[in-house]
Amino acid sequence: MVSENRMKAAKGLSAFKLCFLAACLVVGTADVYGGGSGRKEIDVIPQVAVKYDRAGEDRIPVVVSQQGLASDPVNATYIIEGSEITLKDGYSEMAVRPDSATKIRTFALGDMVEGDLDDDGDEDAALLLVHDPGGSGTFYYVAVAENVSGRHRGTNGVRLGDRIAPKDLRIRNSVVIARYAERGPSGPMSTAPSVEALLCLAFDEGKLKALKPLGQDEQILEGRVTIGHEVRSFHACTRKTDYWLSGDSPALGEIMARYERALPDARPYTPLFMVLVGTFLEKPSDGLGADYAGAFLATQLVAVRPEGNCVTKSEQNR
Ligand SMILES: [Ca+2]
Repeated sequence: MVSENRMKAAKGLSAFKLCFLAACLVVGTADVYGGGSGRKEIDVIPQVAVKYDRAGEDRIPVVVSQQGLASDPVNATYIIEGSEITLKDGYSEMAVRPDSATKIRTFALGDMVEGDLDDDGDEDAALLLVHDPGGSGTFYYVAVAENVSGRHRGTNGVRLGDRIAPKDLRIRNSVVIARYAERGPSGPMSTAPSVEALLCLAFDEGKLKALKPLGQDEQILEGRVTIGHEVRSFHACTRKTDYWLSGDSPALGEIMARYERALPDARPYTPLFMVLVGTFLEKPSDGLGADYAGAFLATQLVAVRPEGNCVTKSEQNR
């Protein structure tokens, strides 16, 4: 059965490798970096996993539980529709019920892609999972394996759809981009999926989440957010100066709450690295924002990256 499914995976992969049109990330070309592909060989498995939290200027080592960590992404445990699925060499099969012959099958499709999804300096992985719960549907998911000192922790899977046709999986700007074809709203399952679709996903606070589709002028941007008395700014890595964080920003409440949570005891005006979706605007004609070069309307908070910084990004771009 494993070999049969491997063949299915290989067949899917040939189509999967076909193309990628750099669509999702309107992230202007200057904003694109990172990504990679291929499977990473793990030679050394440390006994204790350590990650770092940043509090202002300080990096605080945090010992992470080894529980739930796997040697590599194709042997990690993922959450599919609320259930834990542990892959063994990229494949899982279990009975629907102990007395049932019907099987739930899940397998990793195609090559995983690697990239630093949480800005902690190591390569995480994103992969496609195909999940057949034993009925008529075959569901496709995107999941992430977080790198924890060379070991891997699987995330929740985010569903792309039923019997879709995956085309490409990439990582750009710490965002996972899945391109696939699906059926139109009225297309029966008997027809081949032919409608181009794209989903951007972010790994934030240990979970994988789907982003809302980007508007025409929106970009995904990384940069430093600073909030303090009479200060509320966003300095995108691709810009040379601070921009006023517009009070009309739909994501402003979430940005301020996450800033406060991440830096509860930091000195005033400590910048915090974030990934935001939004658009640049003219600066306001009066008020505190009038002193800035322009304004930024933040529509989505993609992720908070206490360990992120623009210097690392520019080095990666060389
Ligand atoms: Ca990482």
